[in-house]
Amino acid sequence: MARHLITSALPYINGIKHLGNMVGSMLPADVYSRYLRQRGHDVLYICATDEHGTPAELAAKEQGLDVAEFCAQAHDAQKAVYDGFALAFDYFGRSSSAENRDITQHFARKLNENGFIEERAIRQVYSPADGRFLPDRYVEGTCPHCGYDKARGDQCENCTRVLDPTDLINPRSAISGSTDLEVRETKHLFLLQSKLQHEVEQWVARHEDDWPQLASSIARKWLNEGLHDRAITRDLDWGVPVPADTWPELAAEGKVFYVWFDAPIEYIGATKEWADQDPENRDWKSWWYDVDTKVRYTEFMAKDNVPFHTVMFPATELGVREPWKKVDYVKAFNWLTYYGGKFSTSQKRGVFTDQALGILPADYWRYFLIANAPESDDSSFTWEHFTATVNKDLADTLGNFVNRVLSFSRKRFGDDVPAGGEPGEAEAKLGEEIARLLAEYEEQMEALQFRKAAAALRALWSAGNSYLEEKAPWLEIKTDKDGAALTLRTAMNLIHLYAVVSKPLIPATAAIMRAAFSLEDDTATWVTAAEAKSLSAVPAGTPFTVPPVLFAKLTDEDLGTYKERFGGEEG
Ligand code: B3M
Ligand code: ZN
Repeated sequence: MARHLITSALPYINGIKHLGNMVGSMLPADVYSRYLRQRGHDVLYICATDEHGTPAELAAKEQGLDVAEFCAQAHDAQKAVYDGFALAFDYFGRSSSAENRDITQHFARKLNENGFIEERAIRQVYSPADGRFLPDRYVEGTCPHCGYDKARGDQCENCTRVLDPTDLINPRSAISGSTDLEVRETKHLFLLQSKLQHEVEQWVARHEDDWPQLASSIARKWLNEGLHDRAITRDLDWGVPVPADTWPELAAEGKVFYVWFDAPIEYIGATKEWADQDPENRDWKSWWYDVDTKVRYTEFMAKDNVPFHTVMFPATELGVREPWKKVDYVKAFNWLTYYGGKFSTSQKRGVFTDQALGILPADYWRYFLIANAPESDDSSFTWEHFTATVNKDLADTLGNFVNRVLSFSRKRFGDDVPAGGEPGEAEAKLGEEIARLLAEYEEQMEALQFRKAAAALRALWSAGNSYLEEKAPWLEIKTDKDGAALTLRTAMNLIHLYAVVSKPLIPATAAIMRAAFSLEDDTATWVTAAEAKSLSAVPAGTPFTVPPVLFAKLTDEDLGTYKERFGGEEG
């Protein structure tokens, strides 16, 4: 049994996320956590809302709410959607917590003591019309690198380059739209990342061979461009305040830390929030402090977040000169597109997670998204692909198998798993095949290859269908009743196995499949290879019920409705 710390990139507070956000961070982290828990590991899956910075202030303003009030509501709204998706976080925190404030301030003091923070006067965009400095997203304009005309002052959404507001061409205020902007001087704290370049390089060099290529290539690219010293404070009302004991002047001016400084620290902060709920039994430091090889830490994120996680946050952690746990494995995702175009929160394009749950239960989405996770490349969401996948894999291959087997058996043999027949060649062959596919599924899960894992799971479901077609118990029963009983009993054992191994991807359906049999609930654990081979966990005589249809088949009419509502053109 190993200890696994798992985090997924913290969703910004400024709105409900779309399916692309879900598949690029939280959902695969949940699938992986569930898998590891079932395999008996000690898992802590932590996530939180990322609440500071200009996006929060701007979104609150749009709704006419005080920013703290806005964040409290928006946090609950996001949490409700994640509950709907059955994301089994151990804790879902808030970066605006007191815990995160304390740890962030601690990090800043330590970095300062170690000579990695410097106060510098900088020139910043100031808007006379708004009567304030305009940090980050408060300025919009044209990206100097790719020409995208809706680039934000902190990062270009189009080419993912990190920007400074003064880099933008034709800048305008995101608050008032004013283009009458000046540049004024003000003091800020700088993190001297250039001094940490060498150490970060060595650290990355020790780890990158284990990371997927997407993560290591992005880290390399950033290191090759050289680490720049970076302003880590902002002129905002909302954020972790600069500690007055260390920087009285800046604190008096009301400066707060930049959101990307405190957001990754919230992985630790949220773990402390979790522990503070039950301090007798939970030890947050045992996950984060001086646990180098005792904990395996895996992070999930989309590719635009990789630089912050592979280079900048490690630089911060290294500069603190305390043994904080650093990431072991960075699972990075490409984009899920909507008909080849961008899903976009700001432009309200694509399917949002709350809308998705309004259309169909979570398991439909969970399965589709994992089976089509944008791992080696971007992948495209289309309603055609979604409905076809649901119908073929979920409704036909899994759902129909379960229903056919259970209803036919009940009709011919009654309410208990039928007795009779001795496993023969077909069952031995099936057992071998199931054990082989199960091993493949486990291997892909352990390698965090989600598409391949989903494919192996689907192959497990298909193997049941092939067996059933081959044995054809509906014909068998006419000449060999015991043989038909054996076939159905074996198929029911497959359903039981599916309930256990499908749980990481489709937990609600797995629970229904499992509950069909009156057996002690053992789905918290995994199936051994021997069990997979013998397919005998559900003995003859076990009472069972026939659950309602597991997955509804989606019709052409459904497809038309979805496309009409969300649009289906190429983006
Ligand atoms: N909130 C960016 C994003 O949602 C950011 C991730 C923070 S992870 C520490 O893409
Ligand atoms: Zn750009």
